[in-house]
Amino acid sequence: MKVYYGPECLCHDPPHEILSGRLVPYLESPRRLELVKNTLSRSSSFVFLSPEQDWPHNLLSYVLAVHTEEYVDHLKTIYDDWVVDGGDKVAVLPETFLHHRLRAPNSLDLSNLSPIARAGLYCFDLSCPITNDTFQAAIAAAQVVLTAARALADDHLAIPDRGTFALVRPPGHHAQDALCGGYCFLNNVAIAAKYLLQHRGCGSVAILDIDYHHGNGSRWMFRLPFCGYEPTPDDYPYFTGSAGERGAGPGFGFNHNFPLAQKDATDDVYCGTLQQAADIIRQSGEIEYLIVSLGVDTYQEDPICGFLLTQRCYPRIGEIIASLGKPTLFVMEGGYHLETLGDNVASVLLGFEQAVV
Ligand code: SP5
Ligand code: ZN
Repeated sequence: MKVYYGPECLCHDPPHEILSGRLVPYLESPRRLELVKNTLSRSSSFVFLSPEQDWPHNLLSYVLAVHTEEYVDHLKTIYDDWVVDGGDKVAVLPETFLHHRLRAPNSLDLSNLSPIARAGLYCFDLSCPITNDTFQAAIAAAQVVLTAARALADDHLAIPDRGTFALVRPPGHHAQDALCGGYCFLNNVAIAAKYLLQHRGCGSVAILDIDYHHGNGSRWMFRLPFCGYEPTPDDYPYFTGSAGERGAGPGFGFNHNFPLAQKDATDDVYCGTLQQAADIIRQSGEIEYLIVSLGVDTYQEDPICGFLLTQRCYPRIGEIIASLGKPTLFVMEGGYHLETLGDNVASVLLGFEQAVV
């Protein structure tokens, strides 16, 4: 399997985040990526490739298919503006968020906010510190994912039903059109989906999100099947991901969530639920590509999550995904138990490969 990787994804390295009110070391650390890279490197099944320096020329235009121009400008400029304004040099971490009950509609000029207010306008939680290097890392991740999507689309003409892996961070599935949160700044799977739909003549893509957390960012962006897990309402992001959420506007009916109670989420229950999601994708007609938000924070010892999955579950997950028979782009999302992170990611990908051969 081709693995796309770029070392610039490592440069986003905030020292801390706030978790349950405590200042703790940042869990979504560059170490995660290095561990997965090292594990995959030891197997002859994976071939590492780097994005080309000059492709795509207009990288930002692909990002702007998903995110607003104001938001992308914000990510680019907020660190410097925040520091000039007297903010901590370590990272931007907002203190006041635009709660939907806080502001009367249209009573505030949002175009001219102070850096600290702007930070809270474009962010929804305290797990998203922005450093001097965050924008560079997020853009590098987008480039790696786009390169992997291009390779998958090119290869598929020659070798059908294969998988490609974009080994990236920061992750993306919590990022919305103009909102960062949950360690996510740019929505990598959404950027890949838009690329396939708008630039590769692809008619339909499905996004399957197997991360522990609900992919609130990916859910309503398209008129395409989106299937995600969410231990709602027991855990982050708390306010999204219920089974009743079915998408909005032209996307209505295309969104499917599968909430699982933490204490119930064993290997068998998880795989049974994944089969249901796979059946929905199977019945969706002409899906040309599958994009998988690959999080392994479902593992039983993950430090911030509550599911009960054992290491034996991950090859099974790969097999179920392979049973869909689609060219599949895997994109790295969450997973914070460092001792097993590399093995669990490798297991999903190898389970997939062995099932398609
Ligand atoms: C990409 C990804 O996996 N992002 C997750 C970000 C989660 N950040 C907040 C975590 C809050 C955890 N609360 C634990 C409550 C005890 N179950
Ligand atoms: Zn997660």
